[in-house]
Amino acid sequence: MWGPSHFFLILCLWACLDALPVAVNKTKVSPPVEELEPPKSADTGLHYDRYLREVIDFLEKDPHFREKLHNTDMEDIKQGKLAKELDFVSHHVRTKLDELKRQEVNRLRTLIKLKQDANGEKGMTVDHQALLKQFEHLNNMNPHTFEVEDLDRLIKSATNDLDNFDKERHEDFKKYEMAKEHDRKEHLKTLDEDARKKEEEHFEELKKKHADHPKINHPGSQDQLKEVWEEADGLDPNDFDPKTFFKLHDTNGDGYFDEQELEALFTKELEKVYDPTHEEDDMMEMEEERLRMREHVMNEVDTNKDRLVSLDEFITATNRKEFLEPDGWETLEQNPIYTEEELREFEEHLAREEQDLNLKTNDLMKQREELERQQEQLNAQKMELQRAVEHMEQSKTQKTEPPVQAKVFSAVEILPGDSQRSQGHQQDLPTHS
Ligand SMILES: [Ca+2]
Ligand SMILES: [Ca+2]
Repeated sequence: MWGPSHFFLILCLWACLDALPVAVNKTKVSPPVEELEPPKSADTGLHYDRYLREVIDFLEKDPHFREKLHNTDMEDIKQGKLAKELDFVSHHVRTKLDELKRQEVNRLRTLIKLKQDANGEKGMTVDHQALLKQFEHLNNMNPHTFEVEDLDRLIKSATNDLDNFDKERHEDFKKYEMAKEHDRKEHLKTLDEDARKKEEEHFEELKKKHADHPKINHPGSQDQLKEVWEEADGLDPNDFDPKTFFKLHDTNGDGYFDEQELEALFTKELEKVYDPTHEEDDMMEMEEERLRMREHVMNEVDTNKDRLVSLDEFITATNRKEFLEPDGWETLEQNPIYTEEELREFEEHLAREEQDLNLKTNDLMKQREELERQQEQLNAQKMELQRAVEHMEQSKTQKTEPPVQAKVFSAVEILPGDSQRSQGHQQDLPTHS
């Protein structure tokens, strides 16, 4: 699993690099200090992830920039104060950044082209400059050099995109559920009354089966963590110790719980509700539940809002009343995912899309008919032309080689009226002369 936390992790590691070895030191048995490198960052899931990471890697190599990072806090980094320091980094790093930006612009251009080809607009002229504007993580007005504005845009885009990451996942999930309900209703329409009744009963039965599960512990509570401690870690619940627990589950050993490490803690709880072999359990819903749990714990525990839980934040949380005596946890199926109004709007949107598609299909059919009509017309014209040519050729041969017989006949003058009679006259002629 990848997630957005790594970008913040990188920024945080920058911002508190001095403090980090001490913090990590406490969590490891006896680590030599020189081995304490910042952990390798994982994919942020952003489409410009590679560019983002390469820029960060190169900036880190500049001593001036690195020093400024130590003295700038997260809020100031997000506000763009750090970006201005770009003016003071070495020429070598700037040249490298220019190169990275040119590569990124080229990648975006290829992306635009691929998208256009996929849309069937192959070979059309493309206004790259205009299309590049949709990408906000760099300044496309000067595609050849990396400037302060480029760094500013990169930091702001990444912060903003990652902040909206969960929101988009929730929206996608809601759409998924509404599409599921819509399909179900459409399917019911195709059944006769008996079959429909049976299907409805089966649906209600599955819903009941799904809702029937053991009690879920409040995520991040002592009860929940103790269960992980006992069942996943195989330790005695009487020895439960938050600090040891933190060390055990900070799997990459960086001194923080990131989003993935937190989410991994909820697997035991989720398994109480979801079984991939059961028809009534939807694994998409399980992932949504995991996301809800992680967001809930992050909201309560991550007090400095850097999307990471430090050991200090964790220990502070374990002393709170909510940790020791938590409320129950309402699972996904206990709360409606969408309102009737939202479903209605979604279905209307689907109907509009279908209508648009039908209109487009009709247009295309009409175009095809028109083309066929034109083709028929062309064919008719061609036949006509062919006939005219044949006719012309015929009359041409008639003019150049007049048949001898015809001349004789014309000389003899076929009398108007019956040809038989005229022939008879001809035959009679010798007898008369
Ligand atoms: Ca960690
Ligand atoms: Ca934090």
